[in-house]
Amino acid sequence: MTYQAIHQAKAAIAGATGRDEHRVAIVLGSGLSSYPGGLSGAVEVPYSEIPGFPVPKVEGHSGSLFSAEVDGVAVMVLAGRVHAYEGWDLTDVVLTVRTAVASGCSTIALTNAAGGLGADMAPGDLVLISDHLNLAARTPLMGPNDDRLGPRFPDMSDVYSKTLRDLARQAGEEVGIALTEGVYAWFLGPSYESPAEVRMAKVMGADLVGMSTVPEAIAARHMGAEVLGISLVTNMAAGISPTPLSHEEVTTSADEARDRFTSLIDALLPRLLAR
Ligand code: 8IG
Repeated sequence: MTYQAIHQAKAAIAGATGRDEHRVAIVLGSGLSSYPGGLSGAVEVPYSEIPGFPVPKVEGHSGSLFSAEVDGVAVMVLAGRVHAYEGWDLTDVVLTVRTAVASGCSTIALTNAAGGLGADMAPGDLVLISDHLNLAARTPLMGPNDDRLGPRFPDMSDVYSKTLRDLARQAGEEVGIALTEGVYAWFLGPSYESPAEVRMAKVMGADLVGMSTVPEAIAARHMGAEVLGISLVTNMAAGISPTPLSHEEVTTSADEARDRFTSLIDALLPRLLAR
């Protein structure tokens, strides 16, 4: 049962980190998981040592929780996530984020690598998610609702907090990174979209396409946390650029963006923790 699983995982994290509470959680997307290397004094807890946590199998997702203190406030970094396309139930996909919220994280920053289709987007861009389209025809809230976690019909009118987006933009300005905004469309994957699907997403108002983040954002909002979403555009969506998509293009773009991503998060964290 989810509620019990969340609280067992929470207890294991408190035991392993020596911290009963964390205030902010950051989920790292593919290619971005080197971030905790620069967090001083971080305690690493492999997901395999946290009961119920799903252990990622995809390359570039290491599967560890890092706990650190920044300005005297505890932050949890979730390096590695699992995806529905791997065959995981959405209950498992969102257990990490639900546990973070139950552990005191009232702010959840979700990061990902994504395909871009906005008119002025280019690989390497960091984009704030302003809203989403759930095109996967499923949600982590399917099934009976546990009222201890949140309401049956949670509001989704401000999933990606305007306040947090403003803070992120300020952090970006401080370190010279311009952040645009865009709507993220969740496709199930693991195949990339066909060009017709990308045209469809564009007509529907999408600027980004990806295979993660949306279920986590829904679960975090269900539990009342505030959500920030940041996409790294690693490739243009299918049919927009003349070259076929490859996982290699994705990892190369992520490598090139690593330093910018790190400096953005470093500038952002104190702002998130000060709230
Ligand atoms: I990285 O072009 C990355 N993830 N659905 N489409 C989808 N997911 C992605 C893409 C993409 N690039």
